[in-house]
Amino acid sequence: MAAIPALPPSPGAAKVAPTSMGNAPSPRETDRPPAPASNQFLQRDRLRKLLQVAKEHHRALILTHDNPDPDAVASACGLAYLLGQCAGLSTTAAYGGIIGRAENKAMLRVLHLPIQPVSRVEHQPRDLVCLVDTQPEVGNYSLSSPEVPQLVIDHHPARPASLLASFHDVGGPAGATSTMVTQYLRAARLVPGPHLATALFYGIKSDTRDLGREYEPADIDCYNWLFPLIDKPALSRIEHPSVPARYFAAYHRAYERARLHGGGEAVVADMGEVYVPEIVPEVAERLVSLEGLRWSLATGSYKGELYLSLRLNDRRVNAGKLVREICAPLGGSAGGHGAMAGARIPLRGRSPELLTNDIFATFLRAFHLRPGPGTPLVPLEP
Ligand SMILES: [Mn+2]
Repeated sequence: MAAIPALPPSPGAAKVAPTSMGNAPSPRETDRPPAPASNQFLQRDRLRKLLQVAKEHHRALILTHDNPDPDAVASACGLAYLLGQCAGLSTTAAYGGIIGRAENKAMLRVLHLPIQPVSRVEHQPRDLVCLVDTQPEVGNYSLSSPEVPQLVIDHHPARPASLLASFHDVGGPAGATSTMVTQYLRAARLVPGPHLATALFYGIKSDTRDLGREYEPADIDCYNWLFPLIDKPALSRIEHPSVPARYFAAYHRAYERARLHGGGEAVVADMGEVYVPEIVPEVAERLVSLEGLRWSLATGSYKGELYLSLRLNDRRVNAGKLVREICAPLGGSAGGHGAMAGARIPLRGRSPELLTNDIFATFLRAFHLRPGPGTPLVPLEP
């Protein structure tokens, strides 16, 4: 893949750096004067609006989506820092579900990030609920009270309901919410300490798969800005964590059960019951690197819910849209974008095996493949 020129462009260079993703640049990038100046102006303007809303409040709860990934965790901590420093708010960052993936657990432990399970802080007084890396309509966050989040920052495609929030910055262009939060810190002339910088850096790095997927010039720009600020040995400890034996067992089972369809253009894996939900997207991610593959789909059940992850190598299909269309009628909440998407479907007494078989058949048909048993990815030894 061709490298994206880093911003800012040299004097006299094209106004808009073309992206190798083929994405149409947003109108604000094509506005004159050239990108850096107008971006800075727009960013400061957005920061002013954000702080205007924030300053009408005193205590903020900043919530991520359930089972948060590094991007969600870093964004929540970054926004907490911004609101505390620039708007004088007392802040609590929290998540629903669990943080189960070894890298993500290491991230919290190594960086001592100020984020906790929402069940522990839900009853604390607050007058502002913020949402990062997800949006109210998606429904994949845990809040038992009926409050509507009034401050929403998310790089996923904008949902109509988000526009009702007092402050919303949704849809990017950014490959990670951490990029958007970093832009706010920069606009506020705040320099994050090494731990927060490392978290934001890892958020961008992991959501864009090392700046190799669904990234934007803004991601590269913030990645480069953060790099001198990060704690490198800490990052290494996060990216190379030790894992429990169950991890290998889950992978073994996934590989053993994975079935190829359409002459190797698709692979589906029913992982059965999983010990952490995050292993489902991890396996889908691993499987999509199979040579010649168009898409991978993995499912696993955890505590009465079926988790599903789709990964695509095919840019003509929108993973987020497809997963929503298939999983919403099954009662699931779904999220995602171009090449990656996931859903969580309450089993409500349904058998995970049967539901998974139905889902596999539906996806195969959606990709114009014939449902059926397929062939094993790993041929059984004689
Ligand atoms: Mn994200």
